[in-house]
Amino acid sequence: MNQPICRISGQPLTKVLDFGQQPLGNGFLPPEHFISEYFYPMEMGFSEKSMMLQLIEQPAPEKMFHEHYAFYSSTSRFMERHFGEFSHQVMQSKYLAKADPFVVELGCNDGIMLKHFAQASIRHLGIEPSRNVAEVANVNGVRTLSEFFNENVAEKIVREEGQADAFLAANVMCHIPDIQGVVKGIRTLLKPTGVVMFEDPYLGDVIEKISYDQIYDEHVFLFSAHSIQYLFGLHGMVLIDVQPQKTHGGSMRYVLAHADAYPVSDAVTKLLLKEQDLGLHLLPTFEAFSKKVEQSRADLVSLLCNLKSQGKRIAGYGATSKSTTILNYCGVGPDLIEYISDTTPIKQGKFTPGMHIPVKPYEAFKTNPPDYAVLFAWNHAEEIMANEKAFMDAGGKWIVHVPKVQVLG
Ligand code: JHZ
Ligand code: SAH
Repeated sequence: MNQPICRISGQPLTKVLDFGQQPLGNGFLPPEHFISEYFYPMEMGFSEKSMMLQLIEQPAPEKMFHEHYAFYSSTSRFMERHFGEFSHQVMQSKYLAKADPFVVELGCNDGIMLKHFAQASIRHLGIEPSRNVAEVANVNGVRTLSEFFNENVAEKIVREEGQADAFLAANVMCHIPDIQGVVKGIRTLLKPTGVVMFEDPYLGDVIEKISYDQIYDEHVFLFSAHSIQYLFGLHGMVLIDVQPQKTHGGSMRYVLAHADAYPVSDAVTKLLLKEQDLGLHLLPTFEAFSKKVEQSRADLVSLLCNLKSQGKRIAGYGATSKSTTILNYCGVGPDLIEYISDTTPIKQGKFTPGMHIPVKPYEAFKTNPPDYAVLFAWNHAEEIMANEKAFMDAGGKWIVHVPKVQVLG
């Protein structure tokens, strides 16, 4: 096999994690498609030059993002609130021009964030290649362009609408293999005083919590301040602020601008030092992480098998993309987990990618609760536990694997 190459530095990548053959994280499917299901080898590599952890091979973007995309952002109240706050932070910031500001969002999905700009009559554009979710955004009053963002799309937007004051993105920058094209596009699109604000699951949290389920087809990169600074630095842009977020099990919001436009905050310096302590820039960190991932798998499989041998009923809560990695890597199928409940209509009645566990509407959980529920949507634990008091009061227990495999409740 050819030596894999870092998408950022062009240097050889060292393989640090191997999850075996994996299906698409959001590839929920009916039985008639089992036979032709797509798999790819899911391995991660690291380059000490770019300090970027990345998939060695990623399925083509069009295989993952299309008119039947299964993830709708507005399925969590907490996330609704989060993006309301994010929008208002941007609106109140010094970065938006007083007269006719223009805001662009990458991967706006169903409009969870941009609808706030639409409601405030702020000129905006969402770039969203998955047409089904973009249509929901349109219904929410959000203007969208159904394209994969790159340099050409950026040039077209500038020609037709002018440059942007703010370029926003959440949980999408880490999805795009041609990230260099995206950063070049951002440079073109952004006014000299403009800012980029984007957030993604943070590598530091993944390492600390052993949340290896953040690794799946869509997440081609796991970012740190080190790797983001290096990547944008290649294109003359500077990391001016970092703001940790609770979302998705620990995310980081990065704020970047053209060189010399704004001063760099102390938070950036502090985070870079913290990352050095954690060793996020060094290869041995990921070799050690790989051992912890293997242990986490062994612990989960042994817990589930034990409970099953005691005759307990186990279901899953939240058919997340993350669960696809856990189920396939741990080899957990319908013999151990009866069903997974999920509130997203497009997932219901289908089966989970690879392991083919039935996905049922939430009502299945409510009317026929299991003894144990694996909380695959562990990142929404606060919200879910608040809603599921009845399950716990009736003796129901949760299984989580982050930060360690354990039973709660
Ligand atoms: P959730 C997706 O990841 C994919 P996933 C993507 N790659 C990404 O980065 C993040 O989102 C942003 C359901 N649910 O948010 C709804 C309930 O059933 O953890 C969802 O299907 N009941 C773009 O899929 C799933 O769980 C509930 O009460 O890992 C949650 O998916 C709640 C709150 C959710 O993202
Ligand atoms: N921002 C939302 C949605 C995240 S899901 C949230 O945080 O909940 C990621 C979204 O990015 C998907 O809707 C997908 O269609 C979109 N996407 C993927 N690649 C993209 C690209 N190259 N340009 C723009 N959007 C993209």
